[in-house]
Amino acid sequence: MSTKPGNFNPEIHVTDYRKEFEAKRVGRDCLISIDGRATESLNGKWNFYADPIEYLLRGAWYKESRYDAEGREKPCDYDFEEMDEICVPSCWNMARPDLFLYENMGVYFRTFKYKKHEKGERLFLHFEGVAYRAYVFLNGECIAMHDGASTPFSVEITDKVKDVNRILIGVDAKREDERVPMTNTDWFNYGGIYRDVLVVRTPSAFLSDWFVRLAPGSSYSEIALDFSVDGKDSGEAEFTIDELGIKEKVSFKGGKGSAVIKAKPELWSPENPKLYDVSLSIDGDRLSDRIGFREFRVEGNRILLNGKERFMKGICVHEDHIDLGKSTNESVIRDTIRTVKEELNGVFIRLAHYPHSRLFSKIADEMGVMLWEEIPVYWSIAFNNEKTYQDAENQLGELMKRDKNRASVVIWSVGNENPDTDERFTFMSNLASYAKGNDPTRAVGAACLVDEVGEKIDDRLAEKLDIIGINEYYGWYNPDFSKLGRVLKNSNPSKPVIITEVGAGARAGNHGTSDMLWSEEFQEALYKKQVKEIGACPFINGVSPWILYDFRAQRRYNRYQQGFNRKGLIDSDRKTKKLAFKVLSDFYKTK
Ligand code: GCB
Repeated sequence: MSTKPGNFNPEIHVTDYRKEFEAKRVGRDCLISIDGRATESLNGKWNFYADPIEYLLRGAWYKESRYDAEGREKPCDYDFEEMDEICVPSCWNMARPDLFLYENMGVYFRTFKYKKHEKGERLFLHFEGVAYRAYVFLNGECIAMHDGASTPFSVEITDKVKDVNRILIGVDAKREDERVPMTNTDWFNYGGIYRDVLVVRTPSAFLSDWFVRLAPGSSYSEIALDFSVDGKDSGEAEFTIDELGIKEKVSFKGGKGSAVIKAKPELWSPENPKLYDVSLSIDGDRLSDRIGFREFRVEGNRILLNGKERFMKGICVHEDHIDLGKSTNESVIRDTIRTVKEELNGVFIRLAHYPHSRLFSKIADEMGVMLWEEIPVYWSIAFNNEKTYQDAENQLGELMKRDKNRASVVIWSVGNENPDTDERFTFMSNLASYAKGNDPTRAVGAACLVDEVGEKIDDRLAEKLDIIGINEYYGWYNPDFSKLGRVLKNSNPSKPVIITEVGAGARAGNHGTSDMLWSEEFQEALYKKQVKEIGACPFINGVSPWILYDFRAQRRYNRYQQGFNRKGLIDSDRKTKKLAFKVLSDFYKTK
């Protein structure tokens, strides 16, 4: 065994300094439900500095130990409260021009005061989205580490909180091949604490999770409930939906309770997005939400919503916003959904390629649009790496925990355009089983690629999915449009197929002939050919073209793109429609 030399200085000689924080990893098991809870916000101004060498960790700055054992002041290299201010939530790339392309660690600091409200109360820090990895420190101690840029996490701080608290978050936005997604993506790598940070108070025993839905196969006449209680083994909860006359006592044991309750709710659909005020309470604690009830299932080649066949008239959307990056807000989301429903005549949105804000599905429930939600198992992630799998499954688990009471969410997608290798088959089959095993009320899908050699829809993963998504760019990446006809003719899928991507690049305002790449006319002509072919194919049950808005992408630098993927039907200003918008909108009107 090698011994450390006498000149060994941990601060400058230790290279595996990240390892010790692994033990603090938090995930779906610690995530608590915040539905209807009165939370306190830690949004606002935080101090911030870029820390590419990760001295927060490497030099243990988070300990803020300013004096040595003899009480002498040490020459510290930091003054957190003097660092520049940044707004939380925001993407640092958008907040500061000098950080536009910054992809390393950024450190956030603030203090917060705490005053106990109730005897026995418990306290949690809750993060809605930190890209990509978060190291959370409270009063000099690491209390959590979390991977995944787009899903929420919570950490209990009941025993650690003081009257005045110092909180430091190291946010590591690096791209790494073992992460989900990996280094190569066709979207911008935004970093930072870009969604809400909350403090949540609960009583000593509280409702940590609940799943409320129409019981599948009940002829729309039963509501099923499952819930978890933290801090108490057994007791009774009360479940209420006043409008349906439901007030049921449900017992729990081992911290778990469930019930099936007779009810005849008005069914949720895009045309009638009916929601009910639902609540669940135990002594001293209560969860509440507006919840819709619907049945979504597949039968043979058909997709059925409340027993009626649907064609999924959709469009893909990235979270990317020209000014906000990956941060968003209610008015941006409302405007997106309104554009899809009222102007595009759509009923379905594919939220690509990672979980979007919690607000999106909340508002989709209310405004009435069906959603495809996806985790960033994108292209060639490290399918043979067990840690990568754990990360992907955890992101799926956190997303499902967050959104499982959303009627609008009808499909969980386990990935996009992955190569049909053995490792990928195992990896994604396991994700599909996880999703199905935990949620019988939705379909599981993935966006797959066409077998270009056999010229047909033929991906081994299809057998594990309920809905096959197909991304095809005939007429664009593959200029031979006639291939689409051959592919559809050669295919005989036993499950519903949604064309999850199709499209062409066009710069808004660039006009020319229909054979001029990057012109609006080219995109328009391609959409005309595509909808004709897709609309006539008996086994295609929907389409979500790529994409509603142009979005930032770091591999798109020609003179038309200038840092953006230009396949949007609307420019990145989210206002200027390109010609193809009308083609799709007319197609949906007749479909
Ligand atoms: C795809 C990807 C998507 C890309 C798109 C494109 O197939 O799924 O992430 O942005 O194509 O524009 O090439």
